[in-house]
Amino acid sequence: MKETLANANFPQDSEGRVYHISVKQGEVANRILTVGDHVRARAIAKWLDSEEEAGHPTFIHTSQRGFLTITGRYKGVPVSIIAIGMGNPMMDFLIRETRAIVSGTMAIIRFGSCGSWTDRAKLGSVIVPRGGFCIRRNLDYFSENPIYPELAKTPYLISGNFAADEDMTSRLANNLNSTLGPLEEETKGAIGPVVTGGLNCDGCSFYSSQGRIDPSFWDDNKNLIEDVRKVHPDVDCSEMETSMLFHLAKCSVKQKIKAAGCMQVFADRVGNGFIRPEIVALLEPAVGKAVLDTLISTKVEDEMDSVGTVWE
Ligand code: R1P
Ligand code: URA
Repeated sequence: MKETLANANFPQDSEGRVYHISVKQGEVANRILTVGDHVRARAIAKWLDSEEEAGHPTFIHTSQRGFLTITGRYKGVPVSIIAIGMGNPMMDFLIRETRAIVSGTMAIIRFGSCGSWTDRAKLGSVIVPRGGFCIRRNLDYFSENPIYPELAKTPYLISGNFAADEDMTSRLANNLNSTLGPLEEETKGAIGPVVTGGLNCDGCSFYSSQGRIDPSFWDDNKNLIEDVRKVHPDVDCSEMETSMLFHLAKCSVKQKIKAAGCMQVFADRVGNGFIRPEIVALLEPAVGKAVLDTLISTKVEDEMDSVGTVWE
């Protein structure tokens, strides 16, 4: 740790930098595109206005904890691209720590990768869910002395649904259709289609809570996918952060967070295939551009005007 921090409840340094992402006010825009993978973040950042066009340098910072923040302008509008790594807790760091240093409405779109649970979305498709839920491994089920035995009867806990922002989701789907249409043709169907209207689920793990079978561990998850479908019949995919984004956006009670998500299908959980890297190389910048176009056309109340001046 490099900085001296104060306040155990919400640690910040003397200039207001938050503990894990290590950014302060003015270094993050109201409009955020977030991904897991820092290589994806850098590929998408190629769409940002040049420093000459923006009139100031692009802010690029990797925190000691591995969060990569790139803030610049896209078509003149301040945007941040933030790579957070994997899992619900990383989304929690992102939302709470950026919310603490950004004032006004925030518009956040996650662009992730996922496993598809449906024939509607093959490898190379992009799913735009209308909402999402979480599946958590229930530790008490595996414990010899659960504190609450009545809550220890089922190995996985499936949550209710959290809705994405409807307007941002529908514009995102439209922009993706326009961007991916030509690529779908060019790649003879290796990219696309855009699949809308269903649900995402976040597993608390890539493995057991997404229904992957691992004979080396006691997981009791043989029937998990079937059980999930019984309560959420229109589940399309699983990954690890987007439903948490929808959940936290709903729980941001003081200032509004608009949230949407899209995910490229990397793993075909129906046919058991995995995407090829040359397809990802074409898909990621194209989806990134559609997300940026969606973010800048989103209405953001009380947008900060200091972004782009603080790091000059
Ligand atoms: C697992 O391989 C990771 O891929 C997905 C999951 O949500 C998880 O983070 O998203 P990203 O490709 O954005 O990391
Ligand atoms: N990311 C996930 O979390 N799950 C998958 O199946 C593929 C990508």
